[in-house]
Amino acid sequence: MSDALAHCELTYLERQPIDVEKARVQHGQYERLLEKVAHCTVVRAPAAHDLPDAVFVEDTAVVLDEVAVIMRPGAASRRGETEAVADVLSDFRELRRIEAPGTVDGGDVLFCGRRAFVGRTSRTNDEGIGQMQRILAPFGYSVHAVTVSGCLHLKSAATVLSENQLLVNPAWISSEEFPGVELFPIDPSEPNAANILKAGDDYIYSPAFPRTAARLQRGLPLNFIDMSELAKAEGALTCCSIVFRDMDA
Ligand code: CIR
Repeated sequence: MSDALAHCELTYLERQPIDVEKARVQHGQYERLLEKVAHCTVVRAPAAHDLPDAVFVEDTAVVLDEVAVIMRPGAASRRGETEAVADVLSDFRELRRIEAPGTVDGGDVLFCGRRAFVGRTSRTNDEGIGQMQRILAPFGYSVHAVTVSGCLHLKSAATVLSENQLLVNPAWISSEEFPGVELFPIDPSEPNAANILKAGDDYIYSPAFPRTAARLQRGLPLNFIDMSELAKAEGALTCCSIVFRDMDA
């Protein structure tokens, strides 16, 4: 994690002091939860101290069973983050890349089976979405651009619960753009509650959204992690990892 985290990009939040040491402790707990509860092997990219937002690796790449797509982040300050992640991923997948003038942030991409939904946001443009389509079509994925309003990324508004079900904030996306997908709404008093991290069969969630958690816990066992310090940098739970299958395991 960068010592300069407090100088991160901010779009919707007011800047407030960030305790980087506290953020590191929370991030360490997140890694341990991924290892111990979700049985993931954590592979770290080297810390990049000159890149404040580098901890939010989700935005740098999208990894499928067949291929990894290296993003071109919409914020110019974040473009230097991708190479270290590409280096790590090249041990696991063939790489493809989003090229200029396209921009896509990984936080704008989610998959329901072989359908990719890509948010059109301040970070992801139509050229980038077109490139995603051309890269993913040969692997049998369709790409659907969706409108996102009121939040930073598509994954602030919708994340995967299962292949056919998303946890959503209906105020920030339009249900018509997700035909055939079951949408599980957050509690309206918790607008940022639509970000849940699924790792295999395990779910990691924030204790900051107790009402939505209570709704989810009627059917899903949740593991909780407090990432409040990273949330001040507009990072949600999914942002700090890229979860994928090791095809050689
Ligand atoms: C940014 O604005 O780019 C960072 N401060 C936060 C990125 C959060 N990433 C994500 O939601 N996927």
